[in-house]
Amino acid sequence: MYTLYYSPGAASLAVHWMLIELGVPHELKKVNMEAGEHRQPEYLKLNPNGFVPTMVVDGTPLYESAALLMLLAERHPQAGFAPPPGSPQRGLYMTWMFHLSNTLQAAFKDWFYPERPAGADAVEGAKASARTRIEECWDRVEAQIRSGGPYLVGDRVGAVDFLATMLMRWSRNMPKPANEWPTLANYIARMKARPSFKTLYTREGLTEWA
Ligand SMILES: N[C@@H](CCC(=O)N[C@@H](CS)C(=O)NCC(=O)O)C(=O)O
Repeated sequence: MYTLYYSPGAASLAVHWMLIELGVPHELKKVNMEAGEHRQPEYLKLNPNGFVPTMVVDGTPLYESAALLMLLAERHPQAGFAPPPGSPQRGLYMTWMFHLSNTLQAAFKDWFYPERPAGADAVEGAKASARTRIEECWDRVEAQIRSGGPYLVGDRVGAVDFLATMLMRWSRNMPKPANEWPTLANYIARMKARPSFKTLYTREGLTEWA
């Protein structure tokens, strides 16, 4: 049994999306981040970082969205959401999971919380740096899908695509959102056309970037 602590549109979105895609039993617990519930002692017992998501798997609280996606892919191999160990695309899959998580998602953290890297006086510089790093990453994702697509790693949708699409969504209000890259625009349209995306939006009460 899975219990996902989520907040609409947050880093929990990709995990929620994959749970819907897998069709496995799960329970959702909404964390009101505006009210600071992610910093309350009850939540910190599950996730001492105070970040969303947390997913309780058979009684054990786990976190890090990319790790949760990889775990779900591993626990439900019949869905084919990760190239199996030893398969030719395994390395590329792991490379992109970690690159998106370590590099792109980290840059988004600086974009959304620009006062954190160097204080309130350095917000403009932090945002400019984050924007550059995010756009450079879209260049790389664009090139990868163009040469190795139509999905991020080959011809099957998988965990890495739910993560990538969530991050593309986060760019929607940036000066140059991901859908300004032509191959990414096509990819986003295909990912958004999945019936599970509509279910996800309804459940999370999302409307932007529908
Ligand atoms: N690396 C973590 C990051 C999670 C994360 O930063 N989530 C955001 C919401 S999208 C959050 O909890 N922010 C609260 C904060 O940084 O104080 C993951 O992917 O799960």
